[in-house]
Amino acid sequence: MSFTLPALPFAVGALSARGMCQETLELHHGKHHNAYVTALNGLVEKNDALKGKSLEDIVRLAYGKDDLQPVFNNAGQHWNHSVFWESLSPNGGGIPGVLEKKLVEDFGGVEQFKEQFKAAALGQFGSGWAWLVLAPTGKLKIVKTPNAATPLATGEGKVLLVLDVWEHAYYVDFRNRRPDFTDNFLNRLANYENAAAKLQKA
Ligand code: MN3
Repeated sequence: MSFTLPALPFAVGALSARGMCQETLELHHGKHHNAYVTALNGLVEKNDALKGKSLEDIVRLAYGKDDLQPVFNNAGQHWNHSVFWESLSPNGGGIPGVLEKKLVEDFGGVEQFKEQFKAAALGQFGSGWAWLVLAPTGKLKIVKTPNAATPLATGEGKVLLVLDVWEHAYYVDFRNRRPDFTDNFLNRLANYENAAAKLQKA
């Protein structure tokens, strides 16, 4: 069975009033993400050891293996983008009490969390991702990863929220201004409801 592009959990134009226009989502979801899914299916088709495995298993299995790097890149990007769409909301930016309490406990406050997350998003040189994860210690933690790398593979924690900081994520809406893109995400787009639900399930 081949992998498929998941539908966006909102209408393609639903974020346009909040700093992510329809053109961005048509390109990012319909072209970039779709291309990773298509490439992954082609690679799995040619590799009997990968056939029938889940996406999560393929990401973990291919991580750090030179001969499977193209598999890792496309599987990682498929998984990362799938979580990214869940991290966005047309009603984003509001932090539920259960998550706010944990952010205060582990970062000292909501603003401190946002500062650390922004530092990770800006500190990722070149392409990559900024993540809020629940670390194996039970504490929330900010992580950044390059290219297709993902906490799913590194074991740094269970992912609650992620921001794509590849240029294709923000150039249409914010040109070269990654700081503004990150602020807009943290304050107006981030689906903290989804993050809180993942925290409660963990
Ligand atoms: Mn992307």
